[in-house]
Amino acid sequence: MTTRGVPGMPELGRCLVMGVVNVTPDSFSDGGRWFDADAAIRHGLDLVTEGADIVDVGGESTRPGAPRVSLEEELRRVVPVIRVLTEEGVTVSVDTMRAEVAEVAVEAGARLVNDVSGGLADPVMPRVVAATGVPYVVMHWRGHSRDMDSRAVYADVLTEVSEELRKRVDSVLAEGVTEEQIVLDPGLGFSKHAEHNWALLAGIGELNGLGHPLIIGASRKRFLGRLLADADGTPRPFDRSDDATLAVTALAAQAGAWCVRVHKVGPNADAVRVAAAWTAAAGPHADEGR
Ligand code: PMM
Repeated sequence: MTTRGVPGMPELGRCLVMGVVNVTPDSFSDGGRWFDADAAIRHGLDLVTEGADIVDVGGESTRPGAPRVSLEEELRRVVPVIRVLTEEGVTVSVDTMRAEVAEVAVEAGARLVNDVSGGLADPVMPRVVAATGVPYVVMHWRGHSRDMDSRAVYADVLTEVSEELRKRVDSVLAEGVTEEQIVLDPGLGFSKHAEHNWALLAGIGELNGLGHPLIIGASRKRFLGRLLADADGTPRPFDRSDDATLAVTALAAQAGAWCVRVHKVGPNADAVRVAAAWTAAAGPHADEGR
């Protein structure tokens, strides 16, 4: 499976690296660290220096159980950060479920809309994204953070996630989004237990068969902490699962992911280069046997 490009995004012939800037007090793994705008901007620029191709700016935590923030607060958090990073020449994406935030963010310079709800949280979102023309990440999602764990029920997670993503694609196409704008994401950790996440990662080849570039967000998620648990079963803390994230990055890139969304950019940027060199050395028959 070759890595396909996305209009308006860097075209580097390898899996892209999206660095995360959570402008939130309570995010999953780095809550509070980049909450003030200056710190967030500095962090975004540092991520680019480390090798990020895209910087993903979000103002609403999606950690399990998190309450929603108001529209005004989300705008206040992300817009100044997006504006300055854009002025500095950074390719910025906005991580939001709200159409209004997406619209203002694109006006401020964001070049991709990353919607973890895939257009389900705000029904106006696909129409707004269609009007902007920027790429649109449609992630697999079954409900808001406060109750997403109770929805992690699957008989065959790969088939069901593929089917639900296909329906979302049809739905956003009907709202005017074009095929070329759509990037898909299986939504690791969102209404998924560890075994679901592993099955989806192992199914990247099949998910690629949906016909859209794929983004994978495994960085620092709970399933990695669980995998690396102590002998007594205590999960590894988020900030000590970065090496496991790196392993996922290398394997996801090798399996044909278009982009990985990560917190610690430098080593992941190295990993995607390793995967690209490996794939290139495998030559034109690299797809065979996948
Ligand atoms: N995960 C989080 C937030 N945004 N966006 C996409 N496209 N994919 C993801 O997996 C994803 C996301 C939650 O992680 P964080 O709170 O650690 O940033």
